[in-house]
Amino acid sequence: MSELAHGTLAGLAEIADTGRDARRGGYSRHLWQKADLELRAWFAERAGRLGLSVETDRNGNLWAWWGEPGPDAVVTGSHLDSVPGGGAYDGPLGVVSALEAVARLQASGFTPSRPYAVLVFAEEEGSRFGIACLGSRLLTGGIDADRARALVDADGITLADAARRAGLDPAHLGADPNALARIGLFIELHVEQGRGLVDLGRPVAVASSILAHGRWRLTVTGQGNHAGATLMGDRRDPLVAAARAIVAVQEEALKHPGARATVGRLEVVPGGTNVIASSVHAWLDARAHSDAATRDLVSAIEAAASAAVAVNGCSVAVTGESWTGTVTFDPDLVGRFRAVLGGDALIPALPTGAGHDAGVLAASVPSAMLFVRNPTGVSHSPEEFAEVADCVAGIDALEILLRSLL
Ligand code: HGY
Ligand code: MN
Ligand code: MN
Repeated sequence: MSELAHGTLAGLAEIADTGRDARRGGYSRHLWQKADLELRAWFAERAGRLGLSVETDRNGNLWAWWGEPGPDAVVTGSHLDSVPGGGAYDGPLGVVSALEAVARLQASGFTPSRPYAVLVFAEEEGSRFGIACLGSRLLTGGIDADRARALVDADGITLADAARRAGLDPAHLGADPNALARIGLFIELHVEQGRGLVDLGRPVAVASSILAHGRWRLTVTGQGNHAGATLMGDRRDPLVAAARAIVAVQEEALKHPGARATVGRLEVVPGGTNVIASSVHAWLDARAHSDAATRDLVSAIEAAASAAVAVNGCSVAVTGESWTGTVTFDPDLVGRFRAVLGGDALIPALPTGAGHDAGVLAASVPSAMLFVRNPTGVSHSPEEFAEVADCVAGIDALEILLRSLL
């Protein structure tokens, strides 16, 4: 990332060593843990240098206001947290670009005629507490506050306790209509997480839609026992059963055109080399082109997984953990943004299979997204990438939009 150090993306270079994960590779930046706290301090300092006033809302989202906070504000931003072992661009690119757009506007002597803020959402990836877009769901009332307070991380710490340690009052977590009412329009710039722009040979797109998606926990139960004393024919091993269930997940997804289903996280209980497990938790991420198609896929997976684990004398229970219906970004807004940015031939409108805070906000306030080309097409991995020239094209686009809106 050294070529970023002195350019418009200096912000990315400044945080390039924060939250590096030597074991997994890439970055692990999780809500209110060391790296996330450092990134929050970095954001406050960076925004302060631009004369923005930074506030933390009741749910841990950071707002940096240019001028007085107010209604009908144009708000742009993204998130600073990451998946475990994630890339450098997913989230931070949108935050850095928003700050850079402000710096450019200020340098040109521009004075906004509407309130403006840069917004950093908390726990977008759900890597610590399991629910993606937690900060935007809390802000908009998209998750029940009591349920949210009771969420636990891998160490058994509740969101309520973690919030308290971070200086928030957990009683105030939840829907924040006053904060939300200030947003007149939200724009999230984001690295593309697929190959759409690569295939089209363009650097920047406007988002058209987001696949329906959700997370489910599959708990496979068998019988814990001794690895040496238990004959192979006498076992009810839930880890072998979970392996069959995971193959069933893949097979069912392949039967549903365009659908995606992933098990990327397992917890083996109790988890000893010489112990046949007693249960296994497997987290399913499932996505498809419509809400109904996603529900159908998960029903088919549930049936196939039940049959698969029965082969090993085990059972499986499926629990829904989060859900986001299909998001269609306002076609009028998409059309207007494409026109302002040079027309449909230059600025494609692209769907995505990745979830975003802009998708959560879209149910409450006008929202839009810009995508920046990712030449690897890879994301949620250290291979995620964006060329400096494309990032600059993204900031150019954001600046043009802001000038037209402010
Ligand atoms: O999981 C998602 O789609 C997003 O990147 N949080
Ligand atoms: Mn992500
Ligand atoms: Mn993201």
